[in-house]
Amino acid sequence: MSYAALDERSVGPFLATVPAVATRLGGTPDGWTVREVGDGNLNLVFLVTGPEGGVAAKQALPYVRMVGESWPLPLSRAYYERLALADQAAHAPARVPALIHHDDAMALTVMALLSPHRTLRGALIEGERYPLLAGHLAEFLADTLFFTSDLAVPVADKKARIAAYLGNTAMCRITEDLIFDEPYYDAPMNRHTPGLEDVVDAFRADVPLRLAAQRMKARFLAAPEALLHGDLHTGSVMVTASDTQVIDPEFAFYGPIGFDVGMILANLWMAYLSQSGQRPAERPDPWLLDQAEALWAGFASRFAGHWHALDPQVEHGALHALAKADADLREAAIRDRLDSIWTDALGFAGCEMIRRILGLAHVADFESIADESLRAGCERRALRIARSLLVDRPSFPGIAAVSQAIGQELALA
Ligand code: SR1
Ligand code: MG
Repeated sequence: MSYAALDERSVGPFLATVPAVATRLGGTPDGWTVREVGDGNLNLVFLVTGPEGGVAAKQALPYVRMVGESWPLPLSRAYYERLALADQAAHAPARVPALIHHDDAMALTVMALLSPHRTLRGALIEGERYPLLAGHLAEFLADTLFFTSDLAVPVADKKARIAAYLGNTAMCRITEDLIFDEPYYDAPMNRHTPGLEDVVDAFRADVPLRLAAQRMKARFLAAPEALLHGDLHTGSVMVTASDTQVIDPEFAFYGPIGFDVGMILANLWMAYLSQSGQRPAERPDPWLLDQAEALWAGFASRFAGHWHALDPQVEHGALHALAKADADLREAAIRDRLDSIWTDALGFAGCEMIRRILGLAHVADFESIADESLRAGCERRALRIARSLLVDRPSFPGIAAVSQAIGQELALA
């Protein structure tokens, strides 16, 4: 079968031809309810429910949905998403949706319906709290990143896995352009809230900042440390009070571990920094900063735990010598690796915050603040923090220093 974009009328009859999906839904397509709910930037997402159960069917479009057909994008991203879902499920099965069916020609991936989950970004904007969130995200990050890295995977296998994702170049190119380059010049699709013109001009003339962003781009391009989700913002996380699921790994590739860590931290920090615009009469909820701290602490301790648990008698990854090493060297190596992930994460977080305010793809945390001057105030504070994260990384030896800097920034407001 060749590719055809589905719609709310055609998706039911199409899915009825797939036994695994039809069985899960039960009944016949005329008894199914279908809703297209894609609110991301790229794809169609259909939620389909029948008498027996439900599925989410995600279909790639041959172009960038938020821009239109003038920006073509390969359908192969659906193939890489399926590959990543399977790889992530091997290491963090409780944190990713179950894969039910994939159709390469249709660029269609059918997954278990996540219900009653909602996107983390929307929930945080409304001030919801999720006690298990930081632990679950730490688990996803530590398990997928450690167990696809040189610490756990033999050399030849790791190189084969890097090669398996090498073709996802169009998605990496989006990140390379939108996150590291475009916010720093007058790119045609950039936009910003009125009132931020002085910061836009200052950033474009800021050599240390632009250099720091390019250094992060160089890391992104040339550090295939582990299988990254590649787009781990709060819109890629679905939550309930007791569960957290990470979705949408279509940007997956082998890259620097700090990229995934920095992106999710940046999105939690932006959620916090947007609160004074969302609810100006209230004090921002420190729970979000606590979550960011707990996420980093949980990630670091679980990552170190996986390292400690390697059996020195068994050859694991290329860095086997560091599993066998005497305790002093091993502990120093763990600290060294976590320091370097942290340093990367700071830089990537700074880039993510800047591009979400000055680039093409903004976030609802700020965008939904109707009052432009309130929004600009929140974004200006976020930009100041982001610049520091990128340019003054040594000033943030740990995550508490970031929370403190954010607190000071808000106190000055
Ligand atoms: C053109 S795609 C814009 C953004 O949406 C995706 O979710 C990624 O974050 C990408 O950078
Ligand atoms: Mg996405």
